[in-house]
Amino acid sequence: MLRTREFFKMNNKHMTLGEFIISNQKSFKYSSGELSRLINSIRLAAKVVNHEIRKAGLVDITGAAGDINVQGEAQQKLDVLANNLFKQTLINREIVCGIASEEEDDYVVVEGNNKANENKYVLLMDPLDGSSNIDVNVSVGTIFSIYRRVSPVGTPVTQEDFLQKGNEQVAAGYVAYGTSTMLVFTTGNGVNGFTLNPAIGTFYLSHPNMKFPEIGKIYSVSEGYFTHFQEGMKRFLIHCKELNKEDNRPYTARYIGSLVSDFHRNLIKGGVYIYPATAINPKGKLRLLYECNPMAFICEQAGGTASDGFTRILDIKPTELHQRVPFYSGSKQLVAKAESFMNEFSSDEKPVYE
Ligand code: P6P
Repeated sequence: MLRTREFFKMNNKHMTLGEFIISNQKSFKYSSGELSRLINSIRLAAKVVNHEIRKAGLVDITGAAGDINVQGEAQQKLDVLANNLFKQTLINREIVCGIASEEEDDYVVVEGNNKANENKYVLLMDPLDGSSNIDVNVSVGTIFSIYRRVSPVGTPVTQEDFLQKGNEQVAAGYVAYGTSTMLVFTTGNGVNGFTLNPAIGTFYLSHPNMKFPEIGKIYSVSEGYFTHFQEGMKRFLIHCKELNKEDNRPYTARYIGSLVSDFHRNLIKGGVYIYPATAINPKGKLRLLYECNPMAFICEQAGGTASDGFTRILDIKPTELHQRVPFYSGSKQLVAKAESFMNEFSSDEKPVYE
């Protein structure tokens, strides 16, 4: 009986994701039914991954799968599972002509019957970001980025279809598997957040038109690497800790080692997430194609800023699938402050792209 009452309560107040897609399809770039179907298949895969994650501790599928991925990182069983679930869901529906993933060495050509090559979109994803948190029951996320192919429809997908600038994305989003499961995405007309009601398996529009607070006081940085940071980054962190009442400092440090969760909290409360270049990772750790570009698209659509400390992320021309870049994203004023320190103290280390 609870389900019925809960169903009607939720239904009275909030639009479902399905209703949102239908009522906004006209505003989707190229407004074809394919993009709607693509978002719907992401919704389905997210629900299945969510189900697997929620029971992970019980069926001992966490922990390393024993394989090493292209990043040289131990693949967690849930990484592999999430990757295969999203990939299979997309392939079965023959909506995309190609898929790139953090967990795949190269891009995947979607064969199916040759109709698959008539599909207009490619999807890039980090199927389970923050996987180091899996075994300690801390939030993880899925990140996805969608482009319209640039190679001729009807021919096999090419690498160029994946190496497009972030400003060419037609849609991007993330799933946050936190205390509740949320799907947050943009198709270029603002950012909307949907919360899963697990009792009935429906996503409801819980956070319409999400915007970064202009002023934030949270900074999310892995400060353990301080000694390896560039001078500009060190100066910014010192700035965050100084006492300055007018400027609301010292700021609050919040970093849980899961980009999606740190980003999502900052989007709601205001703040900046930075994974800078370090002596260990001179190009930063995060990947341009399936982490920084989608999060930057969402960031800008929500009124924030995203750069590599100097250059707008969405303007960077990718040169390889698993390319890494430094990532500064969040409330405009905080990102600008970090960039000012980088320009003043580390301009000679500004990333240069081929
Ligand atoms: P570190 C997770 O592996 C990730 O890609 C992001 O989700 C997270 O913010 C970062 O790396 C954590 O990296 O070096 O601080 O452990």
